[in-house]
Amino acid sequence: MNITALAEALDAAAREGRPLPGGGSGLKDTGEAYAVQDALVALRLARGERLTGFKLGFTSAAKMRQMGVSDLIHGRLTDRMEIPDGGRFDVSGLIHPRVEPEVAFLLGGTLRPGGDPMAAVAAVAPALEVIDSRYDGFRFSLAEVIADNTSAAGYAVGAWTDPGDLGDLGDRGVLLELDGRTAETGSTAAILGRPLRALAAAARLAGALEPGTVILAGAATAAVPLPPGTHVRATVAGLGSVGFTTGEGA
Ligand code: 0L1
Ligand code: MG
Repeated sequence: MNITALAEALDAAAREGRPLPGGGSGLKDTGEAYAVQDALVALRLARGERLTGFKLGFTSAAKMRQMGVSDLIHGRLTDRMEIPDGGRFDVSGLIHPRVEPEVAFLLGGTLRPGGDPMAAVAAVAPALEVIDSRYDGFRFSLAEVIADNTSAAGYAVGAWTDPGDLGDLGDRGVLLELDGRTAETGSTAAILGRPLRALAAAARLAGALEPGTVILAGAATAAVPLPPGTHVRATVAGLGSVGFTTGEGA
């Protein structure tokens, strides 16, 4: 497997909105897949993007079922992927975007493996993640989606709340709306039983995460297609809402 060549092919697929065939990359294991992800993210950083966050994927049974996998995965977020709450997001260059409701954590201290995750958290917010697999038809192996930076394409975070009074966020209702109509409903319990577990998993997987990092804990429902000209909103009970409108050339 040529790690650089696959990273460059995935990067070109993202920039040109042209998918690669999935299933035939020849990646031998997840270790090799994360090496491709590292090379792919390095290409973004070389173009001037800045790392802003860390995301977990396949933290819910709904997502695992939807994509036919059974392992937790992780990827990286950059400033280029940020979508302002209440703003617009251009989807014209994307391949087949989908959106999913999540919970986001903002680190105020360093999050270390085995540490108390909440001690490192400064704030919590409702979030939306846009995923856009660079593989044709969202069909890929587990290693391939890891190599593709876990399909990361965009994310929006709502108003941050002090975590002090929020408890473990274990069973909060989650609503995903497209143009004011319910697209999916779920619960934060879908995220590894409670989103706090995602923090512990992130610490274990990343080694250590620095203050200022945003962590997307994973989707609370299956992802839904996100066409242009759509207003999307996610609401997490007790945390509030976050939303944006998709455009072409917005
Ligand atoms: O849950 C996630 O954010 C991971 C997404 C990767 C798989 C997909 O493209 O659905
Ligand atoms: Mg996600």
